[in-house]
Amino acid sequence: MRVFESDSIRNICIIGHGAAGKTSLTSAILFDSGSVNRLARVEDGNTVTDYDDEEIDRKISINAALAHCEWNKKKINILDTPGYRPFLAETQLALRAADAAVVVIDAVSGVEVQTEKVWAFCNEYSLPRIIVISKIDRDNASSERSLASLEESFGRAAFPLQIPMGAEKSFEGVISIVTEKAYKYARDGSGKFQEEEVPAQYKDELASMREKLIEIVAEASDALMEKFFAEGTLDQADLTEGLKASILQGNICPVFYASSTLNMGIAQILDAITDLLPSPTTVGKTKGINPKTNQPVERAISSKEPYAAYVFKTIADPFAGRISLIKLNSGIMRSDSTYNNQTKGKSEKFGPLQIPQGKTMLPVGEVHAGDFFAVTKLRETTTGDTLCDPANPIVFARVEVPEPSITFAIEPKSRGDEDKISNALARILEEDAAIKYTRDAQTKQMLLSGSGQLHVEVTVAKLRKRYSVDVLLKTPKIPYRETIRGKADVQGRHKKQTGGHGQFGDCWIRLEPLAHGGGFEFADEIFGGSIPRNFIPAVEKGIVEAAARGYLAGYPVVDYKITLYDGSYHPVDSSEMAFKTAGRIAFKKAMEQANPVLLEPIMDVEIYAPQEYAGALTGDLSSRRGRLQGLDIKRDIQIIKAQVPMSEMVSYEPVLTSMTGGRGTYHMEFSHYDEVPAHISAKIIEEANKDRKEEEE
Ligand SMILES: Nc1nc2c(ncn2[C@@H]2O[C@H](COP(=O)(O)OP(=O)(O)OP(=O)(O)O)[C@@H](O)[C@H]2O)c(=O)[nH]1
Ligand SMILES: [Mg+2]
Repeated sequence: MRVFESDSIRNICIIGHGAAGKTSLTSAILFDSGSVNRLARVEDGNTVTDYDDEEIDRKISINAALAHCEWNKKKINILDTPGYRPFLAETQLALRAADAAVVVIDAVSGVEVQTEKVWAFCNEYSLPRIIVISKIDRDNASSERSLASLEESFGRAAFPLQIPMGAEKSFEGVISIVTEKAYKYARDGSGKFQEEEVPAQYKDELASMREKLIEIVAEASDALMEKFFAEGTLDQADLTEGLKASILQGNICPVFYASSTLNMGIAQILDAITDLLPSPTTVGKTKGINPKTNQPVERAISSKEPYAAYVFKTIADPFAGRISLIKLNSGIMRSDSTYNNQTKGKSEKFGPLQIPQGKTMLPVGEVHAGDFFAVTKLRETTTGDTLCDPANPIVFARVEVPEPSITFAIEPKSRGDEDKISNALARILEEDAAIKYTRDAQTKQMLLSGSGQLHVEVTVAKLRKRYSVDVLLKTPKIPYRETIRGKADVQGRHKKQTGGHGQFGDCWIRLEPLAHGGGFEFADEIFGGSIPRNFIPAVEKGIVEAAARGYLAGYPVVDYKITLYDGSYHPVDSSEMAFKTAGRIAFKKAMEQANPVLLEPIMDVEIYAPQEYAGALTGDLSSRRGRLQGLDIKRDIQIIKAQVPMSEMVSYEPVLTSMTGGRGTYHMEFSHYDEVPAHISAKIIEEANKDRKEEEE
């Protein structure tokens, strides 16, 4: 592999809604630039960037994958990212490493829910972007509708630099508004095209679009504005320079057209990437924090600066081990050297540096500022870490990935596999920051949380295929809680006479409810030594332990206050043990009188689906005891907000999928605990006590 200088590099991330055509576009780019020798297809499972078994099986992207190509003597690093919601954390992490984005939209569906999501990520990272309207060859593809939906969602920044010649079955190629040339393509997948004069029927449209473009571009700088006013137009060189500046400022996001599967329009997109999008040198600087002073610092993206690199992704390869994908923000890094992991405060021995082409690794001796590389088997380094010269320290900000939205309980198919599962999941967690694995202290279940059912299923498939552990997915037990609505004032007395020493403990307590989220309070109002000081903590301990085991149905009691105000003791027979028991007895008696109730977790749910399903979906939610919080419409997408008990949402995903023909998605997070209605709580208590009996037997 050749070494590239910062100004010959372009780092782009390909983003968009699920199935918009990102991987297919990447595939065509790699073929047309001569990086691979066939036009691979997602359907055939042979693309460079969807190489994971799960991706091949499901024909969707699950991981961000890195590839590269050369075009116009520039090296383009391409991150092909997933578009489906459960995998967007990957996309977010990849975008963090890119200098620009290529936003792909489907020419039939236009802007979709996740298009807006990834667009917002780009805004967050201030990334310049171009837009590709893909699948322009499909039936019902429409450039007008696509442009209208872009303008509606993103305003006037989305501006076409091309006019498509024909559409659907008659798509022939594109006309460039900048070069004023037509590029007529073969439809045989070869990617061959001819540069031609613009056909007469497009000339008027071209002239008026060009005029508009020049007006927008002139706003990029005062100098251009002056020229524009003086001459009424801009020359070609000024137009290109102004366009680059406008893109960098985010004032314009040029729109292009392509059919990736027919391999048409790709060369012009590659030209745009090398000629219009910024190199790391143009980006100029990266921002970080000086860990010594905690002050913000900037570092020039230059090979002459001390080294500083950011780990943007980790792959847990069952054979190669841990693979770290790294962006070098400044300096030079070389194979077989030792580097400082600033985040972990440890040094790391690097083996050979490698340049990934999907799963294939190409060795390289050194890498210069602005470029990407991979290195395997680092010991301490994980995603989000900074590696840098300890004498010139800088730390780059991590990406916060969203909290998981769905939780399943997992059980090993064969007994005794728990440790194996934990070890394998620890590997998987290294590469997937959006997965969480916990053991519920209350229910004792192993819980696997992810960004959607598909995400959790993919993780389970990884466990099976990579680590040979089979697990069953179950709906998790609902973490109910108990609390009280009333007050009680009781005595707990424990007295036992068995042979020699007896046991004696006696306490009087008041139990009262605390406000929601109040937890537990213990007030000690013992005066005059009715209970000796050293036994008071024992009473509290007995109460806390009893509360953790629950009263109604075995769920922990929350939001209550205990006041210990009187008691008595025996000089010989009293002990900590005896007072603990007295506390437990008192608590049980108090619960009996204090009107105990069951609490259940309530979720904030947001459902996105085409408008025509709104009625059916809200009806279904109310049958799940949901409370509607609001309805919103964004274009033809209905957003339904509701609060629904967790127990009613455990198997919602398949229901939503079948109700909307796969066009609905949803997100939920924990909101608060609320009282379970009496008729339902009776059933839960009965069930739980049956289980508890079985466990005891
Ligand atoms: N007709 C037509 N079909 C296309 C085109 N591009 C992609 N497709 C098809 O659209 C489907 C999805 O394509 P992908 O390239 O996997 O889309 P993606 O955006 O990478 O999808 P995710 O990564 O899973 O979000 C596949 O069946 C492709 O063959 C195109 O330009 N024209
Ligand atoms: Mg893809």
